[in-house]
Amino acid sequence: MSTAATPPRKPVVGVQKMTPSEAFVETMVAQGVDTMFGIMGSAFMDAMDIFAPAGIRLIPVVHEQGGGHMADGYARVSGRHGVVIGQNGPGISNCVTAIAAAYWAHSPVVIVTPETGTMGMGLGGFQEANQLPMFQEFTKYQGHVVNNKRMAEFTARCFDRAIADMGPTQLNIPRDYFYGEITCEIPQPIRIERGAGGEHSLDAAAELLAGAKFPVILAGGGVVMGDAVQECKALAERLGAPVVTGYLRNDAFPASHPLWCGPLGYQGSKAAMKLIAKADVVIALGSRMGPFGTLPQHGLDYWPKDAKVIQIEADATNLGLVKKITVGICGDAKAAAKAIVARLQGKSLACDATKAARADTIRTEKAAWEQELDGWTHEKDAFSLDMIEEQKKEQPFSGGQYLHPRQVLRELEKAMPPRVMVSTDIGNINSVANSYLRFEEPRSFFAPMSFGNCGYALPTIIGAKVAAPDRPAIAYAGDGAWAMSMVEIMTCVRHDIPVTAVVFHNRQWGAEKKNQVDFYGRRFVAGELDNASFAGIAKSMGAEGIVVDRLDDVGKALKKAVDLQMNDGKTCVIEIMCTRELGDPFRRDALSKPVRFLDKYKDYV
Ligand SMILES: Cc1ncc(C[n+]2csc(CCOP(=O)(O)OP(=O)(O)O)c2C)c(N)n1
Ligand SMILES: [Mg+2]
Repeated sequence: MSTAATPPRKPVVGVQKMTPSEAFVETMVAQGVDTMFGIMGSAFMDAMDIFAPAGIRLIPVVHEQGGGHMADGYARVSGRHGVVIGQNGPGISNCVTAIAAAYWAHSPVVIVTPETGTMGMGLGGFQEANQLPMFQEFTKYQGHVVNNKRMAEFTARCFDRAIADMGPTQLNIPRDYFYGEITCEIPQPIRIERGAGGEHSLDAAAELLAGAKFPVILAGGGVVMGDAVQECKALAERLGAPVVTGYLRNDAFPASHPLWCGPLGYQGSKAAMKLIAKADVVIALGSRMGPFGTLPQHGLDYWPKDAKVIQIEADATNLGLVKKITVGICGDAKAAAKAIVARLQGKSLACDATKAARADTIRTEKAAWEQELDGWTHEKDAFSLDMIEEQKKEQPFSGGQYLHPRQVLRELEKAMPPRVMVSTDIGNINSVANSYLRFEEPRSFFAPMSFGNCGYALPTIIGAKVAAPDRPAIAYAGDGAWAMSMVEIMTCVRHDIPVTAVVFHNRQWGAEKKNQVDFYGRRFVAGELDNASFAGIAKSMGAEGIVVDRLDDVGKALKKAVDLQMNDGKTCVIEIMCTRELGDPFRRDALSKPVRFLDKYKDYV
């Protein structure tokens, strides 16, 4: 079933006669590519024909968007390139959403986009599309092969730039340019060594920290991608500073560490929010402090507006972009944290005297939040209470009862296996999950970040599993988002990529319905979902399926599914029957009560 090939993994050396297809494939070999995702097509068949002898496995997917997300998941776990390819025109336009999500996750994804041949461009031929504008906004670099003799050069540049610029790049190849006879040399990959940042800015950061009374570290994606957890820990321990993580960056600091406080942002940790609110100095380590990730939550406007901010960012364009900063360091999170710790060595700091008291405050805030979560078994707003009452009278098709999402999430949290990788989708229950997802190691948590597209979780975890087959892989999705993406279960079954998926079956596009509850007088339009059983659909795709309608069974089901994944190589979909209750909305910041001027709509306020 699998198409993995035994590789001779060395590219040809020196100037040689070859075809552009050979130059393309050999350059990928030089860049270390052994896995690609996509759907085959005539546009690149000449190159595809030699993927296997080159040691490259092309994993065929069901839909190219899935292939794009898989490339993203693969890149996010491995730190290596994720590569997606498809047929010119529709195969490529199908990838736009996935590349946009990869862009906001800073993933080194390369999308290879074969295009209409040069002799047909502009004539409206078959599957013709202008493919560069489609990805313009979501790529760090777009290489267009302007001449078949330059195939290796553009291919190499796309792969180099994806790593250097930390984001997707596009390699656009007119399909006739795969053919011909060229003479070229396969370029060696160019990898840059990142440094800590400028001496002056590092000195200024150390000086600011020496005088700080309540420093707080905000650990972002740079800590995950820059392999900087140990250095972040050393800095936090030197300062006795609480470490809060960025929005959906729950894996940037180990949850078992006494200084870990959980994530900021939508449905994040109240302990993290209350502690950062006290900060006089914030160290944003590898974080762009994105606007959505720092919005008020749980009624707390927690961002410390008067605090001095030290921002450490590998991408200089993010320095001071969203939040006002005092010191900006363009540097690598790992090297910069190390350089700052070195500067603090042997110094006495203003915060040294209060280390024990601050540790106490951190402990107290964390304990209070855990206690609140333990007691927060269901949502308590009027709509949720109505739904809970209504559903006491109903039974799910499986015969048990509808479960409170928060209780389900707590049970799942308790049953998580070591070294787990989790992807979450966009939806109400998935967002509430943010409070319950904790990790011990980086490169463990994958969410669509600020692009926020439904349909992300399953394909992304498939890509992650391909990159790390020895780690348990779990996707969370709401029933709406799940239906967008569930066909990729066929990819898992066809190609022996076992994963576990948890589907929260609440029969609605809940996250958006919540806005109709809060702002549109419960006038529900297009929000209800009448579904067949997702466990049944999974079984008919050749996977295992479990329906859960008792709280006691949640943890057991997860353990069983993970056992199936790790020991029997089987994919399993756990369908959890949930009430229709809904947590806080996504965009309280962006919605307001409706205003109508026309008489015929006067009741719609
Ligand atoms: C591709 C895409 N389409 C639409 C949306 C808007 N949207 C955000 S959340 C949501 C509802 C998700 O419903 P579901 O997956 O069932 O999860 P629930 O909110 O019910 O937990 C929708 C439609 C989106 N984010 N992405
Ligand atoms: Mg739903």
